[in-house]
Amino acid sequence: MSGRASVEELKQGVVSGDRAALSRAITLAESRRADDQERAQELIAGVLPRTGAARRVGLTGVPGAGKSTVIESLGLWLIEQGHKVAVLVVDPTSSRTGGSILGDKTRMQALSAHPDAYIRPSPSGGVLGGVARKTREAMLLCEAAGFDVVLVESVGVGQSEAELAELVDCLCLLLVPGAGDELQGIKRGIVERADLVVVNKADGDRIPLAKRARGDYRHALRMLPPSTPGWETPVQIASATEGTGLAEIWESIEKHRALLEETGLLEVRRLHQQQKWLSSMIEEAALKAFRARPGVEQAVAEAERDVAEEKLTVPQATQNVIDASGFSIEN
Ligand SMILES: Nc1nc2c(ncn2[C@@H]2O[C@H](COP(=O)(O)OP(=O)(O)OP(=O)(O)O)[C@@H](O)[C@H]2O)c(=O)[nH]1
Ligand SMILES: [Mg+2]
Repeated sequence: MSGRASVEELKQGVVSGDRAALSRAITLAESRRADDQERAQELIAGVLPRTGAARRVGLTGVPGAGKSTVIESLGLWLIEQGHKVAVLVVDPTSSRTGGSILGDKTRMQALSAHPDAYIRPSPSGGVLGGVARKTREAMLLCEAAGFDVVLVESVGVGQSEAELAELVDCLCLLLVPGAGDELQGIKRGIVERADLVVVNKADGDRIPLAKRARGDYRHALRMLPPSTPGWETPVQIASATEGTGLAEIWESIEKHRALLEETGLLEVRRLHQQQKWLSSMIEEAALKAFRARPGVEQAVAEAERDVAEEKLTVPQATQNVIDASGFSIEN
């Protein structure tokens, strides 16, 4: 495939598992050009029937907790079990060819070299919902290409963690032993959404510490509402470097999946995610259309000045912008 492949050619490439075609398809989906977007959406719509069966697992946790290393070990272990594993690394701080992505590639060396694995950094779209959207599209394309496990690593803190929860079926929170404090500064909202907690680096003389942390976290989690109705979030220990605890991690992921399927919550969860995606896209498109209206740009500049000079309150200045746009907001 050279030059501009047709959407049909790309689709054939993707569904036949051609990695070069998959990479090109994801690049197309990430493009901001309108004509690229049109082709990308046609492509994604075309492969949608082949998506949805994969295990969508997100990994989050403090920097250095071992997310990449767990993905590498778990990924290789899963491949041994006959799976095909795609890894998407979400890095909102690094939409450029970021350092941490290069670092992750080296950390996942064995996995990235494996023919049954596919690793791809997922850049930020630069807008709210951007991270999740690009990653979601990349995820769908990976599924269409035959990857039955998609592991998503979130890098950075805050917004990206919440977006990760909106993207996957199972959210795994990675912690390290002996960090002392209760839940290592992880936002309560994320802890509440974790479907699985893993205390990594349970090796060498850290094993007793890891076991103690496991007990503490189990206790702490009992105080929180469940991430999924009927699910008690397991807390496990593992060592990504030693390769211990991986089978147990996967077992929990599969149990969680079974619960989601049995109860119909998988569909509910995915539908909810899609509708949030839809509403964020509508909001974004509406904002873009609004800003493009004649007079709005100037009105915004004036509003900023009026607010800075304390001539108007922020609501008054906002109203001026709305008036200038020609839209009216009833109520
Ligand atoms: N002893 C030990 N070290 C580990 C383990 N897992 C990861 N490490 C080490 O911890 C460091 C950080 O690991 P990463 O996998 O890069 O952690 P990360 O969470 O992906 O880090 P960021 O992506 O930078 O947030 C590396 O030096 C790893 O070798 C483990 O199970 N045991
Ligand atoms: Mg990492």
